[in-house]
Amino acid sequence: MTSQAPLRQLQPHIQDFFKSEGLAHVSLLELTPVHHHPENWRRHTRALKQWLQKKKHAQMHFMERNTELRENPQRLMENASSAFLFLIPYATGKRVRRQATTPEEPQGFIQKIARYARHKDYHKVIKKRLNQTMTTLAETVDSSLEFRVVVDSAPFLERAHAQMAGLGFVGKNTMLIRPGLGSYFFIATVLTNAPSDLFSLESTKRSTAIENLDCGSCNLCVEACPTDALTEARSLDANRCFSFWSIESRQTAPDGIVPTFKDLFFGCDICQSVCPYNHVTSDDRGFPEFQSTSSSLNRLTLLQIACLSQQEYESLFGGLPLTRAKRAGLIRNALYGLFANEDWGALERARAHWKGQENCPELVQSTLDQLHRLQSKL
Ligand code: B12
Ligand code: SF4
Ligand code: SF4
Repeated sequence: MTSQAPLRQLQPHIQDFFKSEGLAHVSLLELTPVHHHPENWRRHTRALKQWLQKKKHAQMHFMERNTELRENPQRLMENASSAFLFLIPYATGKRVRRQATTPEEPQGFIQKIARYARHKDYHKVIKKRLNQTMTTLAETVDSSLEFRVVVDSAPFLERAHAQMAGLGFVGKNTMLIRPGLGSYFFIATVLTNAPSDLFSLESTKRSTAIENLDCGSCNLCVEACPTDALTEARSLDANRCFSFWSIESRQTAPDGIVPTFKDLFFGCDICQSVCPYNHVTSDDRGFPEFQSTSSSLNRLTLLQIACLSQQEYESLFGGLPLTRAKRAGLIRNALYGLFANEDWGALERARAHWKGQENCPELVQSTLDQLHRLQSKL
């Protein structure tokens, strides 16, 4: 084996190997998209530029940075010639459809949390598993293999690459959709020095057909979005997206977003749950870490979270994706939830809890002030 073609001897078996590691949906992409998929790649980079120009990234300033790296993914790893793209399911249409009626499916507070966030933090789980898988390959098959795992952890356009790798198409809700699998999956990437022709021609042909699909006349997600965030096809305005306001924002939400906290607490799956592609999916359950949900989440109440101490925050939410909003963000979301549900008694108790507390986070105070103003208008 030469260092120019790592993994070559595994060629006929590589997909089977990944499958045995719980990675059934994989493709390999040559990492020179500008040269090999010029028009397709240009569409993605153009879409990103326009999105930033129109300030649709809201306060996500990290999206403004490193645009050069985003447009030149090879710079993320020296010697990177290709990328393995993986789709890792965290829910299936079948499970989602059964959810309302099947006793073993959790009911209660967890329904207000986006499906991806009901499990252990996917960044950590996937990084660990992919690092193990690739290390196994390097140790047992080919020591010349070099790799870097990326899971929402580098300036990298994950959907664009997964689409170009033939794993799915970008829907009007901007999700990457794979017919038969839907869109409830994470995208993970392994940048590598492996040759890009390791996969069979047959699977490449099938992939090209998928990559060129589109939504046709369907418009269900655009119509269902509670906050009109899908203003243009395949473009999401984060300034209006509940997911942004409940996860990423470190500020109070605009008044118009507050009512949406009635049924949602963290993240939003509405533009996915209405999508027909999520109603007829295979029963692929991905990694075991994404099969069971954290049972402590189900026992939570909005009032409990609205008064959350640092210690409770760590014990209840540690290791879960919900920590992305930080403690103050979760308290903010819970206060909005109490307001939107007109639970005035609980809101008063939360207000009394924070009154005069020296360590009341600034965001919590400004949320209470905003809700006081909104309440006085009722
Ligand atoms: C910033 C971000 C957000 C922001 C903004 C989302 C957005 N649509 O841009 C917010 C906080 C709102 C968000 C929410 C969610 N996110 Co998010 N997010 C990201 C992140 C970090 C960057 C996305 C990005 O680059 N946006 C910039 C825009 C311009 O790019 P884009 O949305 O991917 O759009 C592409 C298409 O529109 C396409 N395009 C546009 N026009 C055209 C035309 C043609 C012809 C073609 C072919 C393509 C095309 O080009 C764009 C660039 O490639 C990625 C991880 C990553 N590093 O990529 C995760 C990621 C996109 N999120 C993910 C998830 C799971 C979610 C949520 C479902 C979580 C939740 N339940 O609340 C929601 C879904 C909301 C939605 N409908 O997108 C997954 C999506 C998996 C999938 N199946 O697609 C990702 C990939 C993370 C991961 N590793 O799995 N997210
Ligand atoms: S995640 Fe929710 S708020 Fe955001 S675009 Fe989808 S439906 Fe709209
Ligand atoms: S709901 Fe319809 S328009 Fe929206 S992504 Fe799914 S197929 Fe496309």
